Amino acid sequence: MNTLIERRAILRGGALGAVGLGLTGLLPAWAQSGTAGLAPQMPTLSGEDIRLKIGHDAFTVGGRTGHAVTINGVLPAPLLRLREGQNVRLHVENALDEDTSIHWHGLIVPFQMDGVPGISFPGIKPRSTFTYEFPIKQSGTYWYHSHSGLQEQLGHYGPLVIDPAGADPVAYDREHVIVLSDWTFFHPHQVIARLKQEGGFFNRQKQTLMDRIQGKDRMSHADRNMFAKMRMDPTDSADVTEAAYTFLINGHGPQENWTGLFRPGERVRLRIINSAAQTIFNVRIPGLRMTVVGTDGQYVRPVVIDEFQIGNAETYDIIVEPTEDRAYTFVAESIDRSGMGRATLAPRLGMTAPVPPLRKRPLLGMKDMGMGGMGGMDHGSGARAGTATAPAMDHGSMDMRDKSKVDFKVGVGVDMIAPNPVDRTGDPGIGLENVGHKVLTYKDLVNLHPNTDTRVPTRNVEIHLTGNMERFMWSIDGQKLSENPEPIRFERNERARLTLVNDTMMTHPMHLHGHFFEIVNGNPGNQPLKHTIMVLPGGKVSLDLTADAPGDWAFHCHLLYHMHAGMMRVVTVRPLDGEAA
Ligand SMILES: [Cu+2]
Repeated sequence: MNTLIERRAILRGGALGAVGLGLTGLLPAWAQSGTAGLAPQMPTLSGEDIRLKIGHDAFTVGGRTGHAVTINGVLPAPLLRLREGQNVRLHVENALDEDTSIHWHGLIVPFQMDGVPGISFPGIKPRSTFTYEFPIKQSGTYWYHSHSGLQEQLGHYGPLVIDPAGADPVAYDREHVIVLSDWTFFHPHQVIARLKQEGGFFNRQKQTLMDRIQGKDRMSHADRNMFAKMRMDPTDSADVTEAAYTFLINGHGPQENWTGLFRPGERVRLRIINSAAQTIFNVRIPGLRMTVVGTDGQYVRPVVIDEFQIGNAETYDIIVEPTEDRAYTFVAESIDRSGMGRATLAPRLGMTAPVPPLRKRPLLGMKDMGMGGMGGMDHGSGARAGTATAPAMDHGSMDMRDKSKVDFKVGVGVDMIAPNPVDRTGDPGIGLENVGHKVLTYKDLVNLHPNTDTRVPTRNVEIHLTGNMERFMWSIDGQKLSENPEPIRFERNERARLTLVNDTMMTHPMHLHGHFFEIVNGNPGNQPLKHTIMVLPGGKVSLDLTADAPGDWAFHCHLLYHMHAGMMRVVTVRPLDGEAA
């Protein structure tokens, strides 16, 4: 068996490799379920006044220590546990020597409290404190994170759970918050520089990989090898892979094996949050079916599944009901199958279950190239993600930039316009089409409560997600945010239908601040509410929006490096309070 865990244990050695041997009771609790110095239990803050201090700390995973940006000294940041109906004042002290910020992801707040520097507030200067204050008007599973630079990649994120004012629509005996993330020992600016260089490499196609690696690099041999393994080809499904990333669950690497306890027979609620900077995960628990009861903090009708794909910034609440006195492995496999986050659910600390091997790298098909509706063209010859030889990439055989399809300028930053994008809300996500068990799709989501705004949308707004993969350029309607595109404007309380069209071959988890939109997924009256939605490659999705939150809001891809590259817009809802209509 050549599982990830064993491979890592061999490569990195260290005392924690013994965990896989099942030495129940022989190791102290932290060694079984935590990095040294981090308690297995998540630090939790509640009440009306909460103090958060953003600073630098060392972070250790897999026997190696790196530099992190932390909140109150921990990664992930403390769990904020609030109650619907309360007021909260969050005093955020910046102990960094650069600006910072906190965005409360999915929370309905006045725009001045939304925490996006340059859009909703000026940011928090070094050695200063900013107090956020707002009423809590909702319940469910959310999170919070930096909206400054690339700090999120360095550890600046944490979970936020709001208990309902009344009875919880979800019955459960026990719960665990599960924060998925990606950690790298590279500085994020190194990562982004490389992403751009890699693109140049694939453009030139003259050098061999080894020429490049052995060239003018001043990196250590180990780091060169790691980058050599990073696969960032034009048809790849992830930009940054396991070669550069350690996938974390509640701040624990696969070896540290974060463990959540249960008693057989209990209904266990898992609040799963994708806090990764650049990783979409496939989540499953071999041996346990999962009942989805919520997404993005909103309650849905229970749906039983075996696996789901979770985009950056999405959250899912699921119920599992383990009846046996045994351990189960919680698997969070990266979308490109280059690695996984691993945790364990067990009746006692120290128990482990088999870790499934990584599955084959996913293939991209005609749909992923925006040719979904062109039935006769799909010969079943899927292109392997990770090669540049996909048939559709042969620019000689088809015009991938048919400018007549769109009404924006198609410049060098756009390498493809999907010829025939289709609604993919019924698809399970890249690589999950034929896994032999039930995978959640967006069409399975039915809002538990009827939608409150039943008006028919009066305006259609089509928005294209665009890019040039080889140059690592990412944009909306062909323009980066730095090019000062016009904001996307809504009349206050306007009911509009947004259609997002993905003209690229990557999945983009798109997030709108300050609002929930409804996915138009064939469940009229009970369309699921989301703050973040994955738009599959070559696909499109329609969203009904009631623009009821006045102010300026960010709208962006939640892949951190895509947002950083410019896949972002300002959404403006007017009039403000007291302003003439
Ligand atoms: Cu993106």
